[in-house]
Amino acid sequence: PLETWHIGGPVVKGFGRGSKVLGIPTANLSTKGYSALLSEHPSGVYFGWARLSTHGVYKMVMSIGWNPYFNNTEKTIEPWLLHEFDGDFYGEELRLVIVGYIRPEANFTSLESLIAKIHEDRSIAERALDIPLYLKYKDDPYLKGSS
Ligand code: FMN
Repeated sequence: PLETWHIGGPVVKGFGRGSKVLGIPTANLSTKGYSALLSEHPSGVYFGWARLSTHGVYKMVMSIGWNPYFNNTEKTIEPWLLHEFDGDFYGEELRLVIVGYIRPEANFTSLESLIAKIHEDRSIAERALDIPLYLKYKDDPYLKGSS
């Protein structure tokens, strides 16, 4: 079987560049309480399924790391939910089941190339999550539970 892992918590504000600068609105999670789990998994781009308490289950592609392009000093968890939402959902409960890894974090010489790479990640995730091997985790009990 696949080795999957999960994290969850309320959606927190990131640095605010996601939607405004990149056109890529991520629903950031706090890293509090996840330092051990995060050190077990390399920084980079992952994909899986996300549940927003009041909305439903969506495909997601996620960056975990320091965002070298922006020189962050803190590690962040930034899932991009692959769905068009009206408005934001700060404070809402978000649960993620992570099923696969795409690539390590990279630096880029331009914002355009960072954005292009993230869109490539998105299409890899979209397609992979339709494969039965990954699709079945859409029903993972963790996404349904409340504890
Ligand atoms: N930032 C990088 O510097 N290098 C990367 O390789 C990288 N890959 C990403 C892949 C995905 C799928 C996503 C959603 C983000 C990625 N980012 C990467 C992070 C963006 O730089 C980040 O989302 C942006 O800084 C917005 O952050 P903010 O929400 O805190 O404002």
